[in-house]
Amino acid sequence: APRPTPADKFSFGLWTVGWQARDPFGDATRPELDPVEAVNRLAELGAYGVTFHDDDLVPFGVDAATRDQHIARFRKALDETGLVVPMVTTNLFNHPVFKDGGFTSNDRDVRRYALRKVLRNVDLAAELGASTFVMWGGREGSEYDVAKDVRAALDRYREAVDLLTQYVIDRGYNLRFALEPKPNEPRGDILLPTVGHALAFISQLAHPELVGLNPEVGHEQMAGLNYAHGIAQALWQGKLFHLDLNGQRGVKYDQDLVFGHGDLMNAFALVDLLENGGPNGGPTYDGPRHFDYKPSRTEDMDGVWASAAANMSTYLLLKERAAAFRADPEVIEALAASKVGELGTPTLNPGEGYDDLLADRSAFEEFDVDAVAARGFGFVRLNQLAVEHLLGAR
Ligand code: 3MF
Ligand code: MG
Ligand code: MG
Ligand code: MG
Repeated sequence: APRPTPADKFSFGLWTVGWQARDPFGDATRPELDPVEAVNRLAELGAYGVTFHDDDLVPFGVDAATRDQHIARFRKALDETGLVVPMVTTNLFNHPVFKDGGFTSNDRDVRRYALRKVLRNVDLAAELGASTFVMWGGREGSEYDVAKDVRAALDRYREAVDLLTQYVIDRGYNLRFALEPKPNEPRGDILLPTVGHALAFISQLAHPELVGLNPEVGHEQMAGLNYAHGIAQALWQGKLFHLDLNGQRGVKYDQDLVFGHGDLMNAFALVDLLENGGPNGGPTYDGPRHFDYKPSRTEDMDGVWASAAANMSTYLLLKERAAAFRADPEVIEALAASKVGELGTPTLNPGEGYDDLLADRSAFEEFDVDAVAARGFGFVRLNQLAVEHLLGAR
C-alpha cells in the first residue's frame, strides 16, 4: 500500500486513537494515551495534522496553571514533529452538566457556561493556528417531544453561533466554524440531524459566510443518506469547510469504523469527488482528510496504530483506483454513452428564455417521446467498470 506523507493532509482527532473503548455495555479495554505520544506516533505514520476537543488535551476542570502546562507540552510535541492543528473543537457532551445540551439546554445558566467554555477554546484554536472550529452538538436534542421547544432551541442555537462569529470577527481571528450534523446518539433526536438541515440553519445566521459544515460519513449513513451526495451538495454551496471520514454499515449505532470498512463503493465515489471533482470534474476539496474513527474495542495498542494506518492507506488506494478509473478509455466511452457529461450542459441555449423554449417545436411537439423513453442509459455497465477498478481487476 502507498505510504502517506504530510502532503496528503491526513489528520486525526486525539479522541480517535486515544479512545479507551468504553461503551454503554463495557469498560475500557485499553490504557489512557498521552496526547504527546499520539502526536509522535501519528507523525511517524505520515499524518500531517492532529485535532482535539478541549477536554482531550486538558482534563475538564483543572486550574489555569495546569491547563497551561498541558498546552505547553503539546505545543512542544507539535514543534518537534511538524504536525499542525488544522481544526479544534469543544466537548459540550461529556460532562453531566451538559446532559440536556450546551447551547440549547433548557437551563439558561448551562447555556451561558457552555458559551464561556467555547469562547475560551476558540482563543486556544486561534493561538494554535487552526483555521476551522468544529461544533458537534451531540447533546443538543431531546428524547421527549413535550420537553423541548424546538423553535426556541433553534433560536438559542443561532444566538450562540452569532455570538461566536461576532467574537472571531472582533478578535480578528482567521477562523471559520463548521457544524457537524448527526441524526441521533447520544440524544434520541439531535438538532441539525443531517447535512441538509444544517445548511438550512446556516442560512438563518448573522454571518453565514463564517459557518459551514463538517459532515461525517457514518452520521449521514445513520440517517440512511448518501454521504457522497451530501458532500457534493456541501461543495456546491461552498460549505465543505472540513470533514470526518470513517466507516459505517447501515442504519444502526455510530460505528466509527476505519474509512472504507463500511460502504466501500460510496467511499470510492467520495474520494473521486474530493480528488477529481466527481464525474465531470469541478471544484475539489483541499482541506484536511480528517479521520474521526474509533479503533474497535477488540484491538490492543498495536491494533490502534495499525487501524490509524489503515485509514490512510485505504484513502490512498481509493485515490489510485479512482485515477485508474478516470484514465480507462472504456470508462471514458461508457461515461459518454451514459451521457454523464451531458448533465454539465445547460438545459437552455445561451440567452434562451421561456419564449424561445415555447417556440422550439423539437422540444415538445416533434419530440419523439417513445423513442427516447425506449433508450437505456447503460449505468449498470458503468458501475460494473467502477467495481472492477475497485477490485483491482482492471
Ligand atoms: C460523535 C462525533 C464527534 C465529533 C467531534 C468533533 C466525538 O459522533 O462524531 O466525535 O466529530 O465532537 O467536534
Ligand atoms: Mg461521530
Ligand atoms: Mg461516527
Ligand atoms: Mg465526527
